[in-house]
Amino acid sequence: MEECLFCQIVEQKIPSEKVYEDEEFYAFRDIHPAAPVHILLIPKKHVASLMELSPEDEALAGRLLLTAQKIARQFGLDENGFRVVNNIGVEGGQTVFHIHFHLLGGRTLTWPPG
Ligand code: DGP
Repeated sequence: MEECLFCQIVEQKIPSEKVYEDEEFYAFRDIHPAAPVHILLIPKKHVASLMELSPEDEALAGRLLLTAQKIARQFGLDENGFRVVNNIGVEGGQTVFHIHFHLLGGRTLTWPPG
């Protein structure tokens, strides 16, 4: 997916502030942080959104959640609580069509979201 922004970040064609990387996943700081800690976690495999995951992605999806947990611990987010957000589609607030989890923490978060 040559034109995908997050694929280009994974390929280091666009700079990012990396906080975690393994064979399957990449995590970096959001360019427009909405909280003191705002990290984006993505699979290196291009999947446009949660709705594009297929049964063959079952294990990947599970490891995505466990990687979110690992990064949350890395940043101490689990001490006071944090939020994992996945926006889906235009009305869901998705602007980059490569599946990503937002990990938000470091302040008291309000509910409901806008
Ligand atoms: P969403 O709206 O859920 O699709 O989130 C996309 C996020 O990606 C948004 O919070 C801003 C962030 N973002 C967009 N372009 C870049 C970029 O070039 N670098 C980084 N680090 N983040 C970006």
